[in-house]
Amino acid sequence: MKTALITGVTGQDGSYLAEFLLDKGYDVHGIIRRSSVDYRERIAHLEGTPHFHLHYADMGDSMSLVKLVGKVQPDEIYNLAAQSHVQVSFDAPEFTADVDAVGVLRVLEAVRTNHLEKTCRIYQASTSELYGKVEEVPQSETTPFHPYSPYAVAKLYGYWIIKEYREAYDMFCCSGILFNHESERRGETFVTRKITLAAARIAHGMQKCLYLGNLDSLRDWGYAKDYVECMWLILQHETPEDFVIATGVQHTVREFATLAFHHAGIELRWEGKGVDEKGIVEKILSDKIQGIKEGDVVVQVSPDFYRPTDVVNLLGDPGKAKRELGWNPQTTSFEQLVELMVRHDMQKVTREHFNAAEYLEKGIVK
Ligand code: NAP
Ligand code: G4F
Repeated sequence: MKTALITGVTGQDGSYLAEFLLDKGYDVHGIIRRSSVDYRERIAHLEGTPHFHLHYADMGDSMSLVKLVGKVQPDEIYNLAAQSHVQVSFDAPEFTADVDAVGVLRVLEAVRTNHLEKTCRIYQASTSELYGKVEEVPQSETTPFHPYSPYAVAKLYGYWIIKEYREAYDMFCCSGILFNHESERRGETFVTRKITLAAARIAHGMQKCLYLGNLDSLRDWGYAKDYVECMWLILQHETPEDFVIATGVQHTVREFATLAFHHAGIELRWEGKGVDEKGIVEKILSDKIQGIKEGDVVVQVSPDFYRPTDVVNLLGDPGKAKRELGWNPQTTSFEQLVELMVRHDMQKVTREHFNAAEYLEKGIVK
């Protein structure tokens, strides 16, 4: 039985990867941080499962990482922990650098300190944000980097320190340069999930309007569940190499919103430009839609969500992963991804709606 250690196990990717590795028969160890609320939503269903173990540690605390790697003696480490929100990295750049840049170094040194550098393989969660102010489209493993946020600059250090330790100490450590991947477990402040939740709430009459930033931004969006398989494939490859993981298909934020509202039963039309652009209800597709009517403005632009520098043209070339890892980048299409996220959030909002109504009825909430 192989042993894997996942940093960031409570996150979107960490939770899917833990399920994937448990299915493959691994003994899975995950790092958690102490928090004042102890409920870990994405992995709650795994807690208590044989071969699934959680340990307290922190990417900012070398000692905790050294002790844990020594205790677990992993065959594989998946370093997914990060302050992963680009916009937040402008507000907390030093914390982002500590966790996303120096944190990677701490993991590498924890492996060396425990003399595991010849046996332990390491996957680093790298990112398409490295391409930033892009120098070519599509982006591949050979495209020059031009990071365009404190997050991307920190992740660039992670990318290079992985490469350095591979060459200096002959370690099996690799970066997966992953393009955006989403799911029903995506954090609620990333644009896709913000849209699918808002579309569901607006359709249920629980929200009036969704405020977004740059609607023209282009992303290559894949499904997180498909992408964790690739992380594993990268570590099973004969040689340690870096891979771009993407679908090779690109859409704007506006297109994502149009399709998400469609699946929520609302056909949108767009009017205006820049900060004055609005998403307006063109047609209501279901008699279950409550609280809105044709002509209502349900999407507006707010400059609060503009970034000091924004990455606006990401499109990945997954050719190398297809050829060398046998990975299929089109397992879940963009259309299927949007539909599954909206379906999930419609059910979630229905449950919330029902619970709120029940509480009101019983006089619990006034
Ligand atoms: P996520 O949902 O934000 O999860 C981040 C994880 O990191 C959480 O488990 C979080 O723990 C943990 N973490 C943050 N700071 C930590 C610290 N100081 N010590 C220990 N753990 C810490 O991110 P994700 O979408 O799953 O992404 C996983 C990784 O892939 C990240 O490194 C991200 O930068 C990278 N990436 C993501 C994408 C994407 O589109 N999703 C694309 C490219 C690269 P808490 O739950 O306690 O906060
Ligand atoms: O959903 P986002 O916040 O994701 P972003 O910035 O692309 O970062 C994600 O993907 C990266 C891979 O490329 C990861 F490395 C990173 O960890 C994270 O998972 O924003 C996507 C785009 C941006 O151009 C943003 O300006 O959507 C635009 N956007 C427009 N309105 C918005 C909004 N983004 C957010 N979060 N919120 C908005 O209201």
